[in-house]
Amino acid sequence: MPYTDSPLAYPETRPVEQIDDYHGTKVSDPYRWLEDPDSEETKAWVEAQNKVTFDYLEEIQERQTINKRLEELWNYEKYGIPFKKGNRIFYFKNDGLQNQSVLYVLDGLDDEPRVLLDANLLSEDGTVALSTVAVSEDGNLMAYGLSTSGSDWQEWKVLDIETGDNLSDSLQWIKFSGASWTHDNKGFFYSRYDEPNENTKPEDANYYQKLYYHRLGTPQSEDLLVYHRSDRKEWLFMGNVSDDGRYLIISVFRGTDPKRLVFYKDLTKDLSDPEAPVVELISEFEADYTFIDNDGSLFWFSTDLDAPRGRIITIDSRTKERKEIIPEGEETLDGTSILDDKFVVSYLKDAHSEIKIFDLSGKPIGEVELPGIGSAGGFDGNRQDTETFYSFTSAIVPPTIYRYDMKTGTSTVYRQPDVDFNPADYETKQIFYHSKDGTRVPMFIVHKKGIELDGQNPTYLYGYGGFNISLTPYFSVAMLVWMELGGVLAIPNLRGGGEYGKEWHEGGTKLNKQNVFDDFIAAAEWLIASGYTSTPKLAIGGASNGGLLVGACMTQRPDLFGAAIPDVGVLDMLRFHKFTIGWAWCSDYGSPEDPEEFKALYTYSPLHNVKPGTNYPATLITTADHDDRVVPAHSFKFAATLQPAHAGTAPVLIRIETKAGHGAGKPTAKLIEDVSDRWAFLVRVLQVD
Ligand code: X99
Repeated sequence: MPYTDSPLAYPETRPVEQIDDYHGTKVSDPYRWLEDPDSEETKAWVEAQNKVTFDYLEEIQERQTINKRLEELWNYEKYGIPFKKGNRIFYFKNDGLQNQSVLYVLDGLDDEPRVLLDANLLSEDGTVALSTVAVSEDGNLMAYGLSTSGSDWQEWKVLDIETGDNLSDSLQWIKFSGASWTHDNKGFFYSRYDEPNENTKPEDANYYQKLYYHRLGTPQSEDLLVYHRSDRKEWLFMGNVSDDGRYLIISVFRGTDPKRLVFYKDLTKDLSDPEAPVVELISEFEADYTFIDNDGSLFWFSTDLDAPRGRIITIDSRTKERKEIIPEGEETLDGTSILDDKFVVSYLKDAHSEIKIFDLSGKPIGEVELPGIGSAGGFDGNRQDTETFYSFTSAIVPPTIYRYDMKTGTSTVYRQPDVDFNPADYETKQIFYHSKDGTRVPMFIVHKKGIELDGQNPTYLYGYGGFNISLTPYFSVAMLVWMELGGVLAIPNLRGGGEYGKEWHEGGTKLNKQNVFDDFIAAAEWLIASGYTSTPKLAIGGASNGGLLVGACMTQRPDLFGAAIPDVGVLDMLRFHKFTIGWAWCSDYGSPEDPEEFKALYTYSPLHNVKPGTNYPATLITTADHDDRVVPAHSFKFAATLQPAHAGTAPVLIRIETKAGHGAGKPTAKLIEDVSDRWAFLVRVLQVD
């Protein structure tokens, strides 16, 4: 039955005369003023939109029961993967419903854990999150980054682990950075931006990152500038001290492109000693070179150079001589560590994990037997370690932590979550379908056992499709509740992702980006043709680059979907590069400033492909006021354009979360509210009974 409600009354958005010329094409942008998040007019618009949205959501009876069930299921102990430094062991744990996970420490192997840092105490509402930690080599000090309201900006502090007290150190204007300690435990490397001045706005583009060394006990203004390039505004730096403490490895990125440069600096000399210059080891952006470890001057890297699915090589840092150690395989290399003088290599086989072990000459010597088809991650540690931890998860296996013994090759369960559901009630499978151009695409499908393929199952089709990111199986309470409601979950591994290596990624970028949307549309058509669902029961969802996916597909095929939920999406493909780190995505999207790439972007940009008089699917656009990764202007302008263009009666709403950002560090209370609203919306518009 089609949606039969009467149309909603939406707030009107004032159009302005704003015409831009892109390579001779005139493009109007009538809601440009919504790009200013702080103007009174924008704030009033946000309030008016939220009122319409929440009035609608509050009317949905199932919202309360969904919320209650989410809370019940969410309320289980969640442990992070433990890590060691010095004689100490650290791990995160969330009791169940705590807004932020708590960091615990064990001072010795047999000691009782104690709370080291509880971010829940840093704000009433859980909106201050501990985003990064870096423990010194001796295990006595911890540098940590806090972020407020979901922002990418971090403020760093240093904790004395013995006493639990903060030292005087305080670092600002840090974004897109970790911290890596020198082995004398006297300070750490990190990356930062210049301090904003009265002319800069929070949404301005981030350029000219600089790599610094902070000496403990000194003010940030005295930090040593290790590397910067005033001629390369787009370079980002990641400084890492090698496990032996001898080198600083500097990875240089041009935005989100996997290709990188690698420089190093000898740390056995004084930091400002001219005898210890920054040396360029890889000086062309030709491939991904991920530093793994080193044996003196011999460096191990994983690389996709001449190996789209990845391989492992050595480069002698003195002679630059190279040698292949582990050749490219059938599967895609996804991560490497060296433990007990062996390589532990994670591969993706059709988007699920396989873990293989090789000796240092590259000879295969075994596999880590996993408990099923799913995702394994962790395996951290250094060359001498004979044990490590990893986590395993899938759609029906909550993340379980295993201890792995390198000597005996055995895994033992270390932490097993106890979630109030029976995995035996569910069925998961992986199917392969063919996309528009014949490409074979995998898709995971999960649902309660015993559903009928009568075309009537409410189905949530979720995708991402970009940035070399792989969607491997994972457990989600949100998805479990959807399945309890009788829903089917379908997650295809679209081109643009990293599932099959560099070619798969590049097959969904720039002038090939339409392939990603074609793959998603073909997934929807497959689900309908196979009897899982039908248009009125089919919802599409995705976040960030996945929000773009949803926006592009709903504007290209408004007839195909019953509902669309673009979350924190990139929706204006002509102006994305002008805000915060948006320019960095030109590696996937191309640039509106290039005439050919502009043409491709303009052809699919969701904002520019809304056609007045079209019957669009029921739509819930979601974003947050402090999202400085994908600024909310994308969602604001898309909603403002879609509402008056929409000819049907299905709701087109925008939900704007407050004191929240792109997603990282979001407090549990907000996550649960958010998911409750999504599922309530779908229950209503897809008429789930
Ligand atoms: C980013 O934009 C991450 C930004 N970022 C870098 C870093 O570009 O955090 C970078 C370079 C070097 C070190 C650290 C960083 N990302 C991450 C994309 C997707 C991602 C993103 O958030 F690649 F996974 N997007 C939002 C892409 C489109 C929408």
